[in-house]
Amino acid sequence: MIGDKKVLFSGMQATGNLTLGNYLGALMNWVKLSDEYECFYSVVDMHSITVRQDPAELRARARKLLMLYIAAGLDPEKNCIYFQSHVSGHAELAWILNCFTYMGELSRMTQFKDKSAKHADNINAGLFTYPVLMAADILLYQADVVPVGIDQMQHLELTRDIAQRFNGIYGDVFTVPEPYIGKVGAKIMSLQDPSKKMSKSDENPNASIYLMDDPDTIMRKFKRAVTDSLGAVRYNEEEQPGICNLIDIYVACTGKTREETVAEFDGKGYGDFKTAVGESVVERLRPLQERVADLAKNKDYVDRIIKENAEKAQYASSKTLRKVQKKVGFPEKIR
Ligand code: ATP
Ligand code: LTN
Repeated sequence: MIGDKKVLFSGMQATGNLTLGNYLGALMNWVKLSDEYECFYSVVDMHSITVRQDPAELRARARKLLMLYIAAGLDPEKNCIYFQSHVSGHAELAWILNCFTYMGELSRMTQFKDKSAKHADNINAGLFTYPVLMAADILLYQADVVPVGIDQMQHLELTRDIAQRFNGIYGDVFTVPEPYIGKVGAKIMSLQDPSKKMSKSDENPNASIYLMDDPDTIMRKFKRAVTDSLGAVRYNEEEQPGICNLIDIYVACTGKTREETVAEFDGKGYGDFKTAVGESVVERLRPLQERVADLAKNKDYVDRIIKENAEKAQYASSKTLRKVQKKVGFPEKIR
């Protein structure tokens, strides 16, 4: 608790361009929850270097992502929006938690298996201990709740296990966090292969809607989206995964229910439906894109936010870190 509010932590990597999946599965829920909780939203740049990055590109992307958090509707005066690498406690706590995490646990992580298959020439120790850094992010702020997409559930379970293990040895040091998975949009699928999640690292640009795509591109990608030959807009996961995905996108963007959507397009063709879905996405993204353009012009403002929020995060995290250091037996600093 900070004051009378529970604490929320979440983060995203600044690798690749953000997709509609990232927005509907994560960012949109962040905005929804931001009034209710004391929130920390981090651009997790330290996680990004687990795969090789171009330094100038990473720097630019990280800043763009931070602006996107603000543009999506997170007020940076109320929510702590900051770069992970600006707060030393993340790395310090991660080291300690490494000593409370088993090799066997980390070997079971599907993200590790996927990423090491994809980057077979660079299976580094950071990629392996990635979930421990993520646990440190969350536990450092004593977060009660962590909004993520379904793909991050396994990492969150591990975070809970590490927290409980540590608490079992040293007493109640960490809050054990709960995941928050949104009702709609928790898993947006690729527009080209509805059995795969929409991902910013997909090589086919038609598979994903990027948050900065212009309206024509968005409409074109929806027109090309893979569906089926049944020709009816129904929520039938077995036989119509492509249509189900489009329904979910429409539901998330318009606030309508699945049933209302199916009723609205009863008797209409896929062409009409795809156009409506595309338009709902264009309308959703328009204000966000306008705000990003404004922020990009306002360097001093963004710089101030970056500085003040890093200080705020450093301060908020230092109490837990000191407590943990003391518990494990590090000698106290002489001040
Ligand atoms: P990459 O493909 O590079 O691994 P990603 O697109 O999966 O990246 P992340 O940075 O791993 O994105 O995820 C950021 C947040 O967005 C996480 O909370 C994740 O659960 C959520 N997310 C990512 N993809 C989707 C998706 N297709 N549907 C819903 N949520 C998603
Ligand atoms: N692993 C997450 C990003 C991430 C995160 C976190 C999410 C790093 N630290 C803490 C929630 C809480 C991802 O790849 N999406």
